[in-house]
Formats: sequence, structure tokens, C-alpha cells
Amino acid sequence: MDDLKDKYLAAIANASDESALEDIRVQAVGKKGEVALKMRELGKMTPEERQIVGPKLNALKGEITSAIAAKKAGLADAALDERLRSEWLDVTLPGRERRQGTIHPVSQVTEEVSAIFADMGFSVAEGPRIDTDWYNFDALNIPSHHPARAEMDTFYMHRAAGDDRPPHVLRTHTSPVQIRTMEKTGAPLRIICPGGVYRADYDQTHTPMFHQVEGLAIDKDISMANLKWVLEEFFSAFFEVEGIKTRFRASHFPFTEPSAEVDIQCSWVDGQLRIGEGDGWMEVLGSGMVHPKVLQAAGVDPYEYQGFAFGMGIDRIAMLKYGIPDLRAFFDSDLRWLRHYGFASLDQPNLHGGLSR
Ligand code: 2NL
Repeated sequence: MDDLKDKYLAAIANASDESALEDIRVQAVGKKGEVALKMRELGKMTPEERQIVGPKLNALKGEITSAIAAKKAGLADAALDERLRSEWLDVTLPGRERRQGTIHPVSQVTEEVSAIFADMGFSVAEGPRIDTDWYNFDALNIPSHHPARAEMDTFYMHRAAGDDRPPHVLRTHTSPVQIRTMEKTGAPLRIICPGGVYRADYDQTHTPMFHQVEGLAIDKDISMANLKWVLEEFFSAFFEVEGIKTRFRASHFPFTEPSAEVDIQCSWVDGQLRIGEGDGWMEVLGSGMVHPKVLQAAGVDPYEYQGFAFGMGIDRIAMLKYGIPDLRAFFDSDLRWLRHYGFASLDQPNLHGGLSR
């Protein structure tokens, strides 16, 4: 019996997992295990022998059973310790920085432009990117036969089968927002309309979606002189060069009369563009006095009110200000490009700190 005890206690001590322990339990104290077999032999013994051997066998069974239970608990503790060790996590470590992106140059420049015009009393107006051809074309004095429609590379939306109303379009400029705002608030008004616009054109210098900001000032005595002052103020603030000169060249747009393309002063020094210096010129926007038909379409009386309007490309002036060479990279969603050209999210543009910090 002592041999049995030694054998099983040693086996239990050496068991490496629960299934090994279970095998030992079956072999030792199971229904057909070694201790049970010995108990069966009790029947053949004399009552005196049975008195001695019986309790000893019971004690042996108890000892093995509790050794197994103790070992089982030990194994469970060890398993838990091992898990705690391997799954240990230092919650006091500084967190991994989750933010991957930065402020996109187009967003930054939109904010800068808005801040400068806000300082001159303009509010920001927004509107739908999908609009009717009336708001995008007719109201702007571009009737359906007009060549400007064909030149705009317009994206047309499908109508449901059998619906023969004119199709919606992806706005080709932000002018429809200005028409909507004039309709809603009437004159006088001073607004800028920044936002995405769409034209079916894709090459080195064109992307099918790009950004524009248009400006509109309507009052009883607004003139081209006001336009020139506002634009020069804007360019000086935006490029952070005092006294930038502008040059107005006669042009034509269906929605303005007269119309002018506007150049800003610049020069090239050692292959580098210097804005606001020298005697070179670079075209940056289109402008003019709002055509009376456009005022009328928007519900403003052209006999009482007049005003100027202009439009320029946000992507374009962003490239000029921040030295970004490739337009198409704006729309690649490349985080490495964004980290290079993007802006810190807490560094919001404002006039007091200078715009291009
Ligand atoms: C350009 C030309 C321009 C306008 C946009 C405008 C808007 C209304 C009425 C009259 Cl509601 N005009 N906008 C005027 C002149 C030029 O943009 O070359 N943009 C890049």
C-alpha cells in the first residue's frame, strides 16, 4: 500500500496538465482503478484483516484524491500566472498618437480667404453641389444654346425614365449659390461662396473636381473701383506682401458687363516666383460688374442696384502661396503628401497672428 501511495503521489507531482491528472485519477481511484481492485480483495480477508486494511485503503483513496485536487489547483494557478504574464499590458504607457492626417491646404486656404473677406464685411454663403441647370446656367445669362454651356464640360445627372424635365447638373462654378443667396436675402449684400465645383476635364492642370471662391457685392453705388480696392486688399493680405498691384484686362463673361481678367504683380528671380514684386503679371481671376439680367433673374432690381462679382481658383492660389507644384496631388489622399504640405489642426488661420504661420 505504501508502494501504491508513493507511486501515485510521485505521478501526481509530475503531472504537467489536467488531462495527465485525469488519467492518473482513473488509474488510481477510478471505479476500475488500482485502489478499487484492492478494495475488492477485502471480501476475501478475515474480519480482523478487513478492520485494518479497509480504513487504510479508504485513507489512501482520500490522500490520492486530495493530492489530485491540490495539484489541479496548482496547475490552474500556474496557468493563470502564465496568462497574466503574457497578456500583461502597461496601461501607464503614453497612448499611440491616433491622428494621422493634417489640415488639407485647400481647407487652410479656404479659411484664410474667408478670414480676409470677413474682415472686409463679407459673409460666407454655401449651397448645393447638385443644382438645376436654371441656377447653374440660365440665371447667369447662359441660355441653353449658349456656347459657354458646351465649353463648361458639365456633368449631367440622370433623370428617371420617362421624366423629361431638364437634368440636374454638378455645379460648374459656385455662382448658383450667389443666385440663391440674392433670391433669399435680396440687396444690399456682400458674400463670398467657396466650395467644390465640377467639370469633366482631367489633365496636368485640370481635375474633374476643384475648388473655387466667388465674391459678390451688391449695393446702390458699387463700382469697379470698389472691386479693384477689395481685390488688392485681398491679395496683399493673402500673399502677405504690402501694396500688391493688380492689372485689369478687358474680357468677356456672360454674367458680367463689363468684364475683366485680373493679373497680379510678380517677377521671376532665379527660377523662383515672387508675388507682389517686379513688373511681370500673372492672371489669377475673372471679374466684372454683375450683368443686369443676372440681377433680375435673382430678384434684385437692376434699376436700383448694381454690383461687382469675381471668381478664382482656390487650388491655384494655394499652389502659388505654399509652393505646391502638382495640382493632382491635392486629390490623391496621400498621407505623406499631406504631412508635408498640411497644417497643424490647432493652428487656425487668423488675421492677427499672420495667416501663414
Ligand atoms: C473665372 C471667372 C467669374 C463671376 C465669376 C459671378 C457670379 C454672379 C454674377 C456675376 Cl452671381 N458673376 N461670378 C464673375 C466673373 C468671373 O469667374 O475665371 N473664375 C476662375
